[in-house]
Amino acid sequence: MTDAEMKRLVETLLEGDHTAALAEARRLRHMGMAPERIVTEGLEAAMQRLDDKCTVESFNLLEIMLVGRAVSAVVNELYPEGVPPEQGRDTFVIATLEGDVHDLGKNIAKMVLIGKGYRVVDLGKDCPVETLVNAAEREHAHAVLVSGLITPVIPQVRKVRPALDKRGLGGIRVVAGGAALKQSSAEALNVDYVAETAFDGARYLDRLVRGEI
Ligand code: B12
Repeated sequence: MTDAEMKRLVETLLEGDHTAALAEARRLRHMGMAPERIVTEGLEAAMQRLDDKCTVESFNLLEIMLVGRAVSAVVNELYPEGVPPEQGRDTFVIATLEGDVHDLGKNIAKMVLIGKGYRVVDLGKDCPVETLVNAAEREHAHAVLVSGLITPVIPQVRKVRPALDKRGLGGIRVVAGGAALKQSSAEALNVDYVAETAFDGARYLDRLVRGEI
């Protein structure tokens, strides 16, 4: 009964039409559909289709940002600010580290994870390593995610692992992403994984929380 409505939600998301996407999401909620199902079958399906497009040469930043805005609008509707997506759902802490002010990619990575129902604590850009480690401890983070677009931020990225270890948080995985970091290896950056895209990072984190890695 709701397949057609769900398809309409996915299409409006992919068109980047946030007003229409919000209307479709509200319609599904009024029909009694649980937020989790809207996330899984609506937002995730839309992000998967965007992921497929991003692997071909027609990668379009404006399109990504518009889809991102529409997905964020629906996420904010389903999970109002300050309310964790789901009790017990895994938490990640994300930041662009000190010295780097690029945050578009970080915001996309965050949005993809929120769309999948994870709880993401966003420390913004130009974030000191110590602030990141404090938040990882406070929020009981499952993983720490760092985004880096400029080469000079690499020394900061390399400091995250030892800073976590020093605080007794050696079990927390570190995932790096962003144009400057994905040109390096995990070993060179002193992290557990370097994501090629936000979706690649999300797939790694899915496997991590399922205990497969
Ligand atoms: C937009 C932009 C800016 C904007 C940033 C706006 C913002 N709010 O982010 C502004 C104008 C502020 C800016 C400033 C500067 N910029 Co600039 N900027 C860019 C530009 C054009 C696009 C970057 C971008 O947003 N890409 C799109 C996003 C979506 O891609 P992405 O971040 O890689 O994210 C994807 C994945 O990597 C992944 N991802 C990203 N992070 C993470 C994290 C995790 C955990 C995961 C899983 C995934 C993930 O998710 C995304 C989707 O898959 C690039 C050029 C380029 N072609 O990249 C230069 C570029 C990054 N900038 C550059 C430079 C040099 C600067 C400046 C130093 C310029 C200057 N002289 O002042 C300053 C930086 C100041 C500072 N201290 O940071 C250089 C960096 C060179 C280098 N290797 O060091 C670049 C490459 C341009 C160039 N060719 O010289 N910049």
